[in-house]
Amino acid sequence: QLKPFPKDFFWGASTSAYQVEGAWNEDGKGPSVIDMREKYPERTTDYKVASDHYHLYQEDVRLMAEMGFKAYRFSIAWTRIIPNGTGEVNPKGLEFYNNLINELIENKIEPIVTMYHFDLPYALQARGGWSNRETIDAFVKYAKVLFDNYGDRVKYWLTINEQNMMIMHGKALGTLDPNLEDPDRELYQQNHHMLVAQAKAMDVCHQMLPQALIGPAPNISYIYPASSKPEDILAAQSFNSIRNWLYLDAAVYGRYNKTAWSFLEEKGYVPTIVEGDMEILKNAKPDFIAFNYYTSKTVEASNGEGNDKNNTGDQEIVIGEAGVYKGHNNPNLPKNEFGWEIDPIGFRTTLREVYDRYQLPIIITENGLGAFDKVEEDGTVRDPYRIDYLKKHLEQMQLAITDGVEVFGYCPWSAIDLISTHQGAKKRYGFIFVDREEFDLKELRRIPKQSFYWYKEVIASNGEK
Ligand code: BGP
Repeated sequence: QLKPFPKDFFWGASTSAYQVEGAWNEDGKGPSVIDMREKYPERTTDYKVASDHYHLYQEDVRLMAEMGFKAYRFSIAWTRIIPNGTGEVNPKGLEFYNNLINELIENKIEPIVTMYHFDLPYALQARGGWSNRETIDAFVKYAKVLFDNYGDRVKYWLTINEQNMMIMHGKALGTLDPNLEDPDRELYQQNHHMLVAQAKAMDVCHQMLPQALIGPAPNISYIYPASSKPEDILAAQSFNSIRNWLYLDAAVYGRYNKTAWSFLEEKGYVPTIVEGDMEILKNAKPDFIAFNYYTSKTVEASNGEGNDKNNTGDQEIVIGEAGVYKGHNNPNLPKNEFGWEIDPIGFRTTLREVYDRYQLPIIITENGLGAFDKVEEDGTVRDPYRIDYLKKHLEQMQLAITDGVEVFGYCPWSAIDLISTHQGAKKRYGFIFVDREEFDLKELRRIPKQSFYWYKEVIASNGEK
């Protein structure tokens, strides 16, 4: 007997500022690391215009309301609020999110705010970014500005989007200086600083806004061993600890788990921890866990003799650590057009595991299918593959709820087409199509996709459809 979805379930979807807003240098916005990425891969349409949500947000919120959204998860661009990362606050930036939040509330859509989604202010990066402890204070100051200005209307806060992906793919996201002597160790130093910044922000949030709820938002996916060989099981356990639990254990329990720590020691990646840091981590407690899930991952043992990295489908993402684990293609899973493995059952496994480990309510802040959607001759956009993906994940989420996992919301990626982090404008995720060629903006007309009407029914029936 399946348990129904909770009555006030947050059905919605997600976006992030740099991927959807455009207006990259308007109204006083400062540059972020994303704007300054030295070399855009040629195929990536840049983020200067994106989906022009900055100017079209009212139309977009109207479409979200038409789908029946109960919640919308978006990020605030730090560089709109504090263009230099620290220092002057920009009233025009404050005003934009003020308007957006009011528009959502008028439409009975709960705003769920990510404070920082990959787009670190470039001014901070120029002074070392997360390698510099000053960035911790800058983040806390920025957090206070947000709580001060929006805390009367925003109840749900997410600290840092996919901190674990920033660490695992730091070179791709522009937050790591490639000229550093020991870039891999540096990533774990940055990681430690982000953990401290997150803990401080959670603490400040609880002090300033007793009614608000705040939590981390990593990307969590359960790791499978490639076989039942004990060395593969060990490799999977190591990767689970390094990729997933390191972040959540620190956020929830304020400690590094032993497996991840011994990995850091073995590799020489141990970060410098200043006195008082661990106490800060211990004292801050999240109210819930938000996580993003797209796919599971499979690994085998790496013998450390040059067999340590493997590309498991996504051209950009190579998985492996010499002598510890190595990415492995899972022959039991189909792949999407971009090579990502599709694993709805892995979603249930991940939900169970996260809940058992942390016993905190969960909200899913990303899940979805990137595809090459197109407008048919009759003007419609048909995406049955996306419906199929989401439907299967919803079924598994409901099974997890039936298992007893406390899930209070589902915000797949993405509310509307936006620019993909790795693969530009051609890789689409939205319920709403944005009409553009990869290098040609056209008029950015919005067209509800087939999945838009499907999701509308899902929401109207509280997941029964
Ligand atoms: C997550 C990010 C999003 C989004 C998504 C899809 O890692 O939080 O910002 O981009 O992945 O990834 P991609 O755009 O590379 O397909």
